[in-house]
Parts: sequence; C-alpha cells; structure tokens
Amino acid sequence: MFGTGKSNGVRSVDVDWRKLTGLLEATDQRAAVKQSFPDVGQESFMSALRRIDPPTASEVMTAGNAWQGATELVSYPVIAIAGMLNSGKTSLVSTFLSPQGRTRTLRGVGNAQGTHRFVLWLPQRWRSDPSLWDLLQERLAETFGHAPEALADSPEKAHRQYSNRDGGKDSLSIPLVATDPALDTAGVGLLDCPDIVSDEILGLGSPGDRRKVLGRASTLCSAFMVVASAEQCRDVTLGELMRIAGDLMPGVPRMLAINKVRSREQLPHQVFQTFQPMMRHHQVEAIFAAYDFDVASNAPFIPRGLHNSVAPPLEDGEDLPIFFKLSERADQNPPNGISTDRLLVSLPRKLDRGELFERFRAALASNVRTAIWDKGRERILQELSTQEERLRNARACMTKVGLDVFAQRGDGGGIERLRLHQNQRIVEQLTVTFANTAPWYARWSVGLSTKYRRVVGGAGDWFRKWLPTQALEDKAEALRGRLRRGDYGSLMTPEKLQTLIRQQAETHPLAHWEDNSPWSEACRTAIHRYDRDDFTALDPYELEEACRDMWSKVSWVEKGKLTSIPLLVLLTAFTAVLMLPLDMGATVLASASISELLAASGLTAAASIWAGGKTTSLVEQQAAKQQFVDLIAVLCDTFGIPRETKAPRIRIGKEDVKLPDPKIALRGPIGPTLAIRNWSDAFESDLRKMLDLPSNTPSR
Ligand SMILES: Nc1nc2c(ncn2[C@@H]2O[C@H](COP(=O)(O)OP(=O)(O)O)[C@@H](O)[C@H]2O)c(=O)[nH]1
Ligand SMILES: [Mg+2]
Repeated sequence: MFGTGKSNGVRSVDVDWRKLTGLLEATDQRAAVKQSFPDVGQESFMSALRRIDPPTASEVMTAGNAWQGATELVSYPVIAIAGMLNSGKTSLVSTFLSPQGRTRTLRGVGNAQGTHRFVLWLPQRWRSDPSLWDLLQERLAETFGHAPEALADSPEKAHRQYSNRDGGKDSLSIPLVATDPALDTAGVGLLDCPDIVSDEILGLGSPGDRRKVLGRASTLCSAFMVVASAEQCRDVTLGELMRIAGDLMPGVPRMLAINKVRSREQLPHQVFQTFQPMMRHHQVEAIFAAYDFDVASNAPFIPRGLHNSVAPPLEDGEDLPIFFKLSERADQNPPNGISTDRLLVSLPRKLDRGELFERFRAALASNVRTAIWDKGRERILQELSTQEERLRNARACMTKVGLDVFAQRGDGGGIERLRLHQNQRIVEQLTVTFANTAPWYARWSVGLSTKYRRVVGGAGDWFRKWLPTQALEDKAEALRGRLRRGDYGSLMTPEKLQTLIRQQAETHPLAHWEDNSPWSEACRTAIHRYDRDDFTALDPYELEEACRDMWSKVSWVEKGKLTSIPLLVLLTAFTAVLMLPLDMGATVLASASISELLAASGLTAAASIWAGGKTTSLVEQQAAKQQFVDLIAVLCDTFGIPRETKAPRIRIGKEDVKLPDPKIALRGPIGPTLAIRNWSDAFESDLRKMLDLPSNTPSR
C-alpha cells in the first residue's frame, strides 16, 4: 500500500526482487556458502539462513515481498496509529469516519482491558476494485501471517471483535478490516493498532510479541502516528514507540498526537515545548494536540466548528477529540483562529503522495538491505566462524589426545620425545636388528641364529618356545605388568581413549559430538583402524647404526666384566609388547619409546645410552612423528573432523619441530561430522551490487 505511483520523479533503483531471490536461493557457482567437507557442495544464502536462523530467514522473505508488494500498491497509503491504552487512538481514527462507521468502533467504555487487535480502516472505494482488494488482502495475509477478518457491520458484533472477547492470543495477528465511505475523500487507510500495555497480566501475548507484530504491521504504513494522552507524556513507552517506528521504517514520516490536554495545565505552545526534545530526537515531523472535550474551560481550544466543516460532522452528544497541528508560537495557536489545513483530518489531503511513496519505498528497500546484509549475512558469517572455531577446537582436542598417547614428558612437563607405537613391524625390526648387530658375547644364551625371525606373527608361540628359563618368563611377565599399569609407555584401550577425549574436550570442546553419539563404537574403531593401518617402519640403515652404537657403548661401559646385556633379555622386552593384546583380550595400542622399553625390562644402562644417543633418537623420532600425526588423522577421520591441511608444529625438547603429513589410509566417520563451509567472496560482491550498496560498506 501507500504512496502514489508517480512513475516520473521517483528514483528508479527499484530492485528486482525476483532477480535478488534468484541470487539468494542460488545453489550453483553463485551460491553464498561453499562446502568442502564432508562432501564438496554449495549452499544457498537462504537455505543456510533457514538452517541457522529461521526467523531471520522469514524476515528476509517478508521484507522482500513487502518491498515488491509496495510497488503494486503505491497509490494506497495507510497511516499507522499506535499508542498506549486509553490514549485515544480509536477516537482519533473515528474523527475520520462516517457516523455509521463511528458506531462500529469500540472506544473507552467496555474497553477497560484494551484492544488486542489490529483494525484496518480503508476507503470504501478500494473495495470496489476486486483486483486491488485481492492484492490488499494478500499483502495483509503475508504481513500478519494470517488472512484478515472482516469487521462486522453490526456495532455489537464489531465491538466484540474489537475487544477480542471471543478470540485468543493468536487473534493479535489476525487483522480486522473495515471500509468506510468517509475515507474516500481522505484517500488513505488508517491502522488502529492494539494498545501497548506495559505488562503481561492480560495473558494476551507479551508486550514483546505485540511490538513484534506492530513492527510487521508498520511495514504496511507510509506514515506513523503515535498517540499519547497528556498525562502519558513522561511514559518511556512513547519514546520506545518512536524508536520502533524509526528502526522498522526508517525515513517514513513520524507524527505525534497528544490527547486530553487541559488548558489550565498547558497552553498549546507549552505542549509543543514539552515534546520538542522528543520531536528532535526522533525526527518527528509534526505534533498535533487535542484538548479534553469533557472540560468546559477547554472549549476555546477545541476547533469544533472547523472540524465539522471539513470532516464528517460530530452528532449532538457525540464527543471526539479534535486534533490540530501545534505551532511553536503562542499567537498562532487556539484560542486564536487557525485554518482548516491545521486540522489532523486535513492531513491526508495535504500529504505529498509522491514524496510519501518515495520515502515508503526507500524504507522498505532499506528493510530489505538490513534483513539481508546486516542480519542474514551477519548470522551466516557468525555461524561460519563458530564452525571454524569448533573445527579448531576439535582438531586441538585430537592433537592433545595424540600427545597424551605419544608424548614422553620430562619432569617439567615439557615433551622430551615422542613414543613409538610398537606395531608388529617395528617390533620385528627391533628384534632383527638388535639380534643381527649383537656381539658374540651377548648371544651366549640364545641359540637364535636364524630362528628369531619366527618371532613375527606369533609372539605367544615364540615365548613358549624360546623362553628357556623361569627367570626370563618372570621377567617378561613383570615387564608386561609394568606396561599394563602404565609405569612405562602408554597403553590405549577404547575405554581409555574415550576418557582421554572427554578430558581434553573440556578445554577443547568436541561440539558436534553429543552424549548420545556413538562414543564406544568410534573409540573401538579408531584403535582398530590405527592398529591395522599403521605400517610405519624405522629407517633400516639408521636403525642398524643406532643398534651397533648402543651395543658398543653397553660393552664399553661394562667392559671390565665383559658380561654385557644378554640378547635374550633384550628381545624379551620387545616381544613382550606384542603379547599385550593377548593379555588384555582387547584391541590395545601400546606405545613406548625404545628407552622406556629397555628401562621397563630393567636394562637401565641400555635405556640411558639409547635415550642419550643422537643416532638412536633420530631414527626413533622420525618414525614416532609419523605415527603421531597418523594417530591424529585416524582420530579425526573417525570422529568426523576434517584432517588438518597444513602440518602442525610442536615443541619437542628445545626444538620447534615440524610434523610430517599423515600417511595413514583415509577412512569414513563413525557418527557426527563437522562440515567445512566457507563464505563465497564472489557471492558477496554479487550481493553488494544487487543491493546497490556502496563499495565502502563494511564487509567481513
Ligand atoms: N475526557 C476525554 N476523554 C477522551 C478524550 N478523547 C478520548 N477520550 C476517551 O478516552 C477513552 C479512551 O479512548 P480510546 O479512543 O478508546 O483510546 P484507545 O484505547 O487509545 O483506543 C474513551 O473513553 C474516550 O471517550 C478527550 O479528549 N477527553
Ligand atoms: Mg482503541
């Protein structure tokens, strides 16, 4: 509705809403959001917004449709009349109506509980054009979310509708519509808004709800008038209503009507002075006043005869407030004579339709921009950055868990070295290489020659066959005991993994996993996958060198006696690790540094030599770093977190170490996933162009 459709003179930057919705709904290359995980794809602006914030999504659509609709209803302005209970809104509307129409309004009496309906009074003429009438009904239904209801012709029924005696809370959003021939001359519609009450005692929707509906209704109106009785002038609601009007329909004319003024208390120019600050603050264009008709001494201030000459005359005994435009100057107000064009009832004829429409259209266009750019886009960007934050946290959580497993920490808590996952391949390598490089005197107890190769693939068998003494068997048992207790290295079972993840998630939340997500299954799967897919091996040449180095030092340290570490004891240490899953009857990841293994077997001298050597730590750390990033990768895969794209760095000892890229096979998630979505810059610049936003509008 509203404003005249002067095709010339009106800036023709009208947005093509259909084209704009095309962009907002685009799911192709032009889409607003690009997803790269778990699948590659696009999401449109609107579907992202509907997912994230449905109310804002519908606000965008409503604003767009209102804008589009406005261009079709340009010649049909409506003025919103809002204010508090008993301020005289309905009385004000009535001054425009025919005597018959006045009887259908509900004023004061019987109205003690306030009006909870929007009542739209339209010129009778508008109804005679069926296509216009349909358009109006459509637009009303869209604005309020409900089809309008006709106001009954019979005063009694109409009053019941006004006071909502038969309806519930929802009737707030079912507008009543009536037409009146007297409005044909005015050529405007008047929207009598529900009373703004300052509490919820009526049980008919919270004040917040009312304001929301009022906001929606205001998008129908090309001017906004706030009515207040003189004694309500200090009420904060007044300013708030002005603010709502300004926020919701920026640029649309706002006016103030002060009712029930008493001449003994305030003369017209004093009323003007009282409201002048508010007028400036809220860019109120005009202040009207009406003196209390029940007070005899007010008579000189009520331009009654004047009113009857331009508006439907008041019948005898019928009293309605008669509003006139206040002047700043005392001598230009009643009791001095004023002209009819100062009367509020003359306002519609004086409104500049072209300007009214342009401001109305601009307000609606600005609502569209605000809804799309400031609200919708902001919400999506906010969501995307929350998502990014979640991703950072989830990855950090898994990295910390990886460290819990792999980091061997010093007394100060710093990471001294990374442990090795003692996979079968590594245990085999260690066994073979230590045996191959062992000096003759270390082999005395073992007839191993070539048979040690059978170790691999059958740790249990091997032990049964090759542990020749009870003493060694006890040693192996003791070692396994220490590993199981966690005195050395780390043993990871599904249960322990779950505990670790949950612990780390306290500081780095795994937001996409809920309590009822498949935790146990995922933890079991992660351990199983890692155990199966980790094929990391030690560098064979460097390992051999490291082993030789160690043997020579062990022998050197103990050379006085020439009794060195028996090879068998050493091999016991390595192979005991492989038996752990058998012991524990579960999938378990054993990780321990080589020196931890040696120490756990009681080979302290060997342990410290290994730990202190440069070659030894080099060969070990190379494999350990790979295993560490691979474990994080498996945890990420399993918990639906996209793997890190650039290798992280960690501090080991005094060095800042760059980690390698994971090599372990990529596998699917067990349970919820965390998507990677990004805002499209191309979309942003398309949108900016379509909304006709200057290029210096703040972007992300
Ligand atoms: N005494 C007096 N009462 C008025 C005047 N204007 C309106 N009223 C009364 O104030 C009451 C509330 O008016 P109404 O138009 O229903 O206010 P609304 O609640 O804002 O719609 C009614 O009883 C009116 O008759 C006035 O100028 N003087
Ligand atoms: Mg009322």
